[in-house]
Amino acid sequence: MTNRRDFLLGAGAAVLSAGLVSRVQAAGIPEAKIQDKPGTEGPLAPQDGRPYQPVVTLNGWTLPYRMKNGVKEFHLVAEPVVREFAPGMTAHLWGYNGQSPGPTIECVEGDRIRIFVTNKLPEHTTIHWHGVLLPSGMDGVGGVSQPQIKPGQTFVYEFTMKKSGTFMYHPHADEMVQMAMGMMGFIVVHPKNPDFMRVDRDFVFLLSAYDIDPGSYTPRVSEMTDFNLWTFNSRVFPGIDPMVARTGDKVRVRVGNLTMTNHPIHLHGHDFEVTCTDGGWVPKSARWPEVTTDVAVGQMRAFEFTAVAGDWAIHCHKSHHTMNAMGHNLPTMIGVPQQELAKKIRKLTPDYMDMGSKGMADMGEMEMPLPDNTLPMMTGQGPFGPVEMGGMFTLLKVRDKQARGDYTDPGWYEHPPRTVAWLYEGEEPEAIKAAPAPTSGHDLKVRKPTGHEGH
Ligand SMILES: [Cu+2]
Repeated sequence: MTNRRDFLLGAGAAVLSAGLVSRVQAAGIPEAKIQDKPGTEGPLAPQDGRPYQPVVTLNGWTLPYRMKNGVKEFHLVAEPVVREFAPGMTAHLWGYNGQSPGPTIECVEGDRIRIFVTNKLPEHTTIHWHGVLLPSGMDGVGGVSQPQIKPGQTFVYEFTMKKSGTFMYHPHADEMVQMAMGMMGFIVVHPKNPDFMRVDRDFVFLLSAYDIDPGSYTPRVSEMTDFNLWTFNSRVFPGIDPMVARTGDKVRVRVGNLTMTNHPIHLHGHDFEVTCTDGGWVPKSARWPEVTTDVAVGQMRAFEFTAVAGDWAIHCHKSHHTMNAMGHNLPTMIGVPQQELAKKIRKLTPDYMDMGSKGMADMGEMEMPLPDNTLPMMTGQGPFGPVEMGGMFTLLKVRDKQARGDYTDPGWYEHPPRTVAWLYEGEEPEAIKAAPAPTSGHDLKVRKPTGHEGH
């Protein structure tokens, strides 16, 4: 009932109680688009205002806005969501507008934006606009810059986007729980001049990690370090869509890290330069070539390259981050003969499989009985066999004939003749042996320093 008194139009955060909103006030809030699919939505061309080249959110989407008296209005709804991580596994997360992560917010340098945030969570929340230069009272730190948004309330954030670049949004209220539950999203502010840093394709995704026990649906939110699902935009391979480009395209990939550890993101077949961080654009003179860029906790890295035809892996280089939920503490079984032991165990447990004696690659093909709602540790089928990957892994697919603006999966790459590694079927060459070492001391002359030889 006190909410009406707190309602301060145009003076910082305005509080509306969802239950008390009159029809007139309700019309003042733009409709919140809700997404129920985990696929990649194509680029959303600017509906109004300055032109820009829109981004493509990997397994995500861009939030539409409406223009009201020169202000771009967005509506985010914080709420429990069901997110499919890959076909065969869904998780009960918290997110925005039907999905986790939330939709990407796109606008232009100089835009005045107004973001309505409605809280449909069972507890209070806020939104912090990571990297955005704004008035202190719009910074979204619960208790410091605003009261937390209680369940059922809608707050309004309003500020001018002073600079272009790539930023993120996430709660600054019960942060450990709310981020472990998947509350996060991307903000892309396009340059006023559409030719500044122009690229042909611009992909964005967030790194997030979850601890979901095999067979369960809800992340363990008290986990601080030991997560078991490593995701690009709350998806794991083979559930992550490929990034698709045309040969010669200038491509930008923007990666934000809201997990609790760093991720060295590695792209095959190309070299690239980091051109933007969450702090802004990197001047040309300060860039250097890379094939891996480490994205630390709470950082964003945007890198750019010229697309080369092929199917190229892009993945986190921590090898346990390209695996799905697995039992930890697996013993190393390489070199351990298990056949005899396995026979004995099978008498007690008929389904028992001995594995790992020759490495763990056989797990990529193995059809192991898994608990419900659990993905295999590593999976995916390629044109040459099992891909043996999970987690933070997908493919950059570059084709000569991919039409401009076409993001549909072109299928597997057709390699030009004689450009695929082949099986050698000729004679084994004779092993080259090193020259035998001298066996007799007689041939050796011992030379002592300082002229004492001959004694
Ligand atoms: Cu990683």
